[in-house]
Amino acid sequence: MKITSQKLFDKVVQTIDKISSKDKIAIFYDGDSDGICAFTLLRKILERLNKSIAIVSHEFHGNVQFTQKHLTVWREQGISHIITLDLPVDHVKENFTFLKDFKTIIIDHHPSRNKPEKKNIILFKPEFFTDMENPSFYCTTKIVYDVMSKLVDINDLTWIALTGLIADYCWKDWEAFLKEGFKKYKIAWKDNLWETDIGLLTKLISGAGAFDDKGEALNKCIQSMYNAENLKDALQKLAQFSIVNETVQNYVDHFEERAEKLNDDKLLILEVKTHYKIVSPISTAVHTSGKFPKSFILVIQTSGEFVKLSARTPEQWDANKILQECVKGFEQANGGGHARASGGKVLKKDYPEFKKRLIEILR
Ligand SMILES: [Mn+2]
Repeated sequence: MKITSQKLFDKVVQTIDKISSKDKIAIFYDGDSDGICAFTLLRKILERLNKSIAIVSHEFHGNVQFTQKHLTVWREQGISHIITLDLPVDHVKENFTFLKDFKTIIIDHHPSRNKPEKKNIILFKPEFFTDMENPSFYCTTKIVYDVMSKLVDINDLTWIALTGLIADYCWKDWEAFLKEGFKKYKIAWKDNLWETDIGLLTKLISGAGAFDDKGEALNKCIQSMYNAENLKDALQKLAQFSIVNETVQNYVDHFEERAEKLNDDKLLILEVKTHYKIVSPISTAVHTSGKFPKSFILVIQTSGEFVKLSARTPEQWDANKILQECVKGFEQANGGGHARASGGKVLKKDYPEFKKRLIEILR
């Protein structure tokens, strides 16, 4: 990977460097493994640099919609800087209007849709500063790690960068970095990185997010990640969430017999019935198992009025585009993410039509 815009990279480093002790930062981050690792890193490092964080929030996932309410709170609290992590803030153009009076850095690796016009908003995505063929594989955690390592020694935090990379399946593009990191922590290398200690940590983080308890477990997990002094400590602190992994593993082990097979096995759909929110960990695990290299994998779960969707695809399809296409025109629906891994939701009543469209596209 080559940096193609050192100027943009340096601008982000300088903007963070220039935050004074009087400034106040608001951080919004995705509550998935990459987002949480990115946030943990950023929080720890900003504190090392004596910069003050006034607001943190993981209220958004998948799509971001700032409102007048946010603006009011930012003004009341005297926020000067807003940093967003792993969130496609640019997908909703109106967000730029709410951010226009704040120094903003959008650190994200989802394909861009809109560009900010104002100079105080920096849209920092690998598609704008690297030559990567698939910029999605430069995960948010690694971007934060690379930027912040220019400002202070963060050698003791490499394990968090490794965790973010494995969580978002960015294995191929960062093999040298991963191998060096594994050596440093004396962790045995495996071709399936999910089966390593760091793989386990990513599963425990997504496990915490799977509890249907209004985010209580997830918040506990986020605090534990922050308090953890090293990888071993993090694994111990998060072990309490391993129950979810057993449920995930059960679905993965029985995927073949339980999945609905369509279009000559080009499309495999598994419906999950549990109170854990686990469509994404299951689809990831099935995809990375390598057992279905030619299938579009869709895992669905009914939750309230919605059907939640998680898709994983081999090279020949772009799940981001396909899901966007399949949810077009549906109320309260969304779909998209990355080419290999995407998610979304549709109202229950729209699911049959969604499925019909998907079958049609994958013919
Ligand atoms: Mn991510």
